Order: sequence, then C-alpha cells, then structure tokens
Amino acid sequence: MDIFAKDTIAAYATAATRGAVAVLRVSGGDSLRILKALTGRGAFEARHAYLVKIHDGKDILDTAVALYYQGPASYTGEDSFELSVHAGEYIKARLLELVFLLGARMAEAGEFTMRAYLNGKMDLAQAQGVADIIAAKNKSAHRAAFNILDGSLSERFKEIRAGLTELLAKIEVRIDDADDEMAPLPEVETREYIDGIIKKLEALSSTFGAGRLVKEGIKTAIVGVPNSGKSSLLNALLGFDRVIVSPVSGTTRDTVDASLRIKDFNLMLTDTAGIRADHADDAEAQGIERSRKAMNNADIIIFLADSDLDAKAQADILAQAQATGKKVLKVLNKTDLKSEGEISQSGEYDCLISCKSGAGIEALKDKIIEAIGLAKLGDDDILITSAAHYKALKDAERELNRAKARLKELELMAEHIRSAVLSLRRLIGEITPDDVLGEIFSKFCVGK
Ligand SMILES: Nc1nc2c(ncn2[C@@H]2O[C@H](COP(=O)(O)OP(=O)(O)OP(=O)(O)O)[C@@H](O)[C@H]2O)c(=O)[nH]1
Ligand SMILES: [Mg+2]
Repeated sequence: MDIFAKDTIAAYATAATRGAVAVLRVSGGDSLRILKALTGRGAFEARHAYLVKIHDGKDILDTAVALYYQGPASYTGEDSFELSVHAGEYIKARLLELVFLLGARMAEAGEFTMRAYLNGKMDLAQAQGVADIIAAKNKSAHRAAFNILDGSLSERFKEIRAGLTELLAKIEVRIDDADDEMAPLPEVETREYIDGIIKKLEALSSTFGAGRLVKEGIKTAIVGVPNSGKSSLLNALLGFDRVIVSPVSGTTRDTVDASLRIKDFNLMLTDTAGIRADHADDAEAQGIERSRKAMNNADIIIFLADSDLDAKAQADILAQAQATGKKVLKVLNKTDLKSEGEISQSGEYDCLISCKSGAGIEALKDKIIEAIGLAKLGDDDILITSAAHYKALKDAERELNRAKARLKELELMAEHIRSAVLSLRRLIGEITPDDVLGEIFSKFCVGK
C-alpha cells in the first residue's frame, strides 16, 4: 500500500456478517464534500449526530445517522465521517458505490489505523494494540492489549530510550573533547547505570512467555495410558460430552482438539490416544505418534494416571512427557474408586480428581494457571505479546551488554548504545522503513 496516499478512503467498520446496523467509515480531505453530497445537507458541526437521508439520484437510499469529525480531532487525524445505516445487503453495497462515485476509494486493510499512526495519533506499539484488542478472546488478552493501546508500553520504551540518550550525550561530549578538558566517565557508575537499564529491558522481555500464552491461549495436552480417563477429563473440563468415552482400551485413535475458557484464559486442549507398546493396528500406532507430537507442541502436559493400570507403562509415559522439557502436571484420576488409605498416600501427584464425580476438576484448573506462571498477573501488568517487540528488546539488551564491555573505548561503546536506542525507536515506530509499515498494517482487516 502507498503509505503516503492522501486520497479519501472508505470501508465498513462493522463486520460483513448479518447485523442490524452497519457503520461506513470515510476518511480524507474530501470527506465533508462527500457527506454533504450524499445527504443534501449544507453544514455539519463536528462531533454532532445528525439524522440524515441518503440520496441516490431522485430516490432515498436510507435514513442514517451521520457523525462528522474535523481533522485533526479524529481517529485518523484527517477529516472523516461515519454513517450508521441499516445493514441491508443492498443498502451497504449501493452506499459504497455512491461514495466511490463521489471520489473516495476502497480502504486497504489497516489503512485507517496506519493513517492514525502517520498523523501522530498513536505510535506503532499502540497501533499493534488496536489489532490485539480486536482479536482478544478473553479478559486477560483484552487487558494486555488495553495496556498497549493506552500507551503504557510505549511509555516504558520511551523512558528506557531517554535514559540511553542521556548516557549517549555524556559519551559524545567526551569523544568531541579533543583537548581532554572533561573528567573521564566514571567506570563503576556507568556500568551500574547500564546494568539498571538492562534490568528494565529484561523485566519487559521476560513477560513475553506469559504474553504469548495470554494472547494465543495455553496449549494443553492430556496424555496417559489407554483407559486412564483422558477423554473423560476433556469432557469434564469442557462441561459437555465432546468425545467418546468407553471402557475399551484404545477408544481414542486420533488427537482431538477443543478450546475452552478457564479463569480469564484460553485453553487449547488436546485429548490424545492412550500410549501403549502393544497397539492393536497401524491406525492406533499413528494415533500414538500424534500423541507424542501433541506433547511436544504443548505449553503444559497433563499426565493422567490411574493407579490400577500398568505401572511400568505409566512411568514410561511420564518420563517421555518430562523429557520434552515442558511443564508436566501429574494428575491421579478415578479417586472415587480409590480407598482413603490409597488417596492419603498419593503425595507424588499435583492433583487428585475424579472425572466421574467432578471432584478436583476446579482445583485442576487453578493448578494449570498456577503451573504455567499466570496466576500472579495483575491488571496493570504490561505484557510483551508481539514477537517483534520481544526481538527488539533482546537486541537492545545484547547491544548494552556489548557496550558494557567497552567502557574504555568510547567510540565503540557509543556505537553499541546507538544500536540499542535504534531498536527501541523502531519499536515505537519513530523510524520505520515504508515496507515494514505496509507489512504491519496489511495484517489488519479492512475498516480498521
Ligand atoms: N469410576 C470412574 N471411572 C472413570 C473415571 N474417569 C473415567 N472413567 C472410566 O474409565 C473408562 C475409560 O475412560 P476414557 O475417558 O475413555 O479413557 P481414555 O484415557 O480416553 O482411554 P483411551 O481413549 O482408550 O486412551 C471409561 O469407562 C470411563 O467411564 C472416574 O473418574 N471414575
Ligand atoms: Mg480416549
């Protein structure tokens, strides 16, 4: 997309699916002229709602509510307007045609938000927050996106950048000081100062693990020997019978995915085929292979045990799960069948449940969130949710560590600090090549 296009763009801000009202958004220098021509109204005061008729030649297309925004006090920073019309197929299509006939063109994906960025209404990190907040499926993802959108994350970046620019200035005057009139940089203090900034960067980058889980959901694989109750657990967590449960070993032959929300988070659950060495046929063997893949893909593995089944086979599966390096929760199922004595000796398990009675299922949900490290998230916690942000933070950290090793070579130290500053400035979009911008905004949908 041409990022410096100044023509007038139009698109529906509302979804293409059925609804009662559709909102057409138009932005650019011709907005007011187009709005007047459409409605036959001579004047519009900014930020006032008007009940208008939309003219189509001699006919009236619809009665609508019009809102005119005068730039720069608008989302994009340009003159723009919104028309709320009845969401009929014909009305929507014809209105767009009329707007195009009056000189606007179709907006490209993300173009409204890109214009907002180019006009200084938000920085690049915040623009990412717009995409995230629309995509958020649960409360925690929404909160993380909100903290980005309202500028809290950008503030942190700017604060760190300002600290570095200050240090850079001190180094640069000394490089320029050919006659050695200035006192040299105090080494210990400078090192401490850089360390302090590295800590701030680390504090942010270390949230990426949690940020990714919050944004994308927690991939959870349920594994165990056949008949331990894996499918029963999937059903119990979901609250309805999604998969077949039966006393026959090897009931589940393929992996089955289901998604659910627990405690403000999204869980992507995978029920797997029970793993056993003496599988019945080739299909079961393939299913077992998929179970292993599911373990490797997971963020957390629930190892489901039944103490009445083959102990050696279960120990093998647990070892395989642990060998993946993922978090593993050891869960004992069918406690309704176990004696009090057996239960009191089951200290090696993280959780005791019965899929039949439902006992322990709620506690298991808490355990999952706790084990994955999301239990302590606060409302105002800023989370890094974008891989690009994470990389920029890590790049800056690396450059600062290099700078620290060059305390006596001012030119080299300055160069590394400049690189770190550059990474941070890229994050907020202070310097961004055009093609990178196009790439970022094209991931948005039209109308945003
Ligand atoms: N009493 C009791 N029975 C259970 C419990 N959980 C599962 N079962 C029973 O155990 C049997 C096996 O359950 P499934 O959920 O099909 O086990 P699975 O691990 O998915 O088995 P495969 O798909 O063959 O690997 C069924 O008869 C269930 O009704 C429980 O908590 N208590
Ligand atoms: Mg099963």
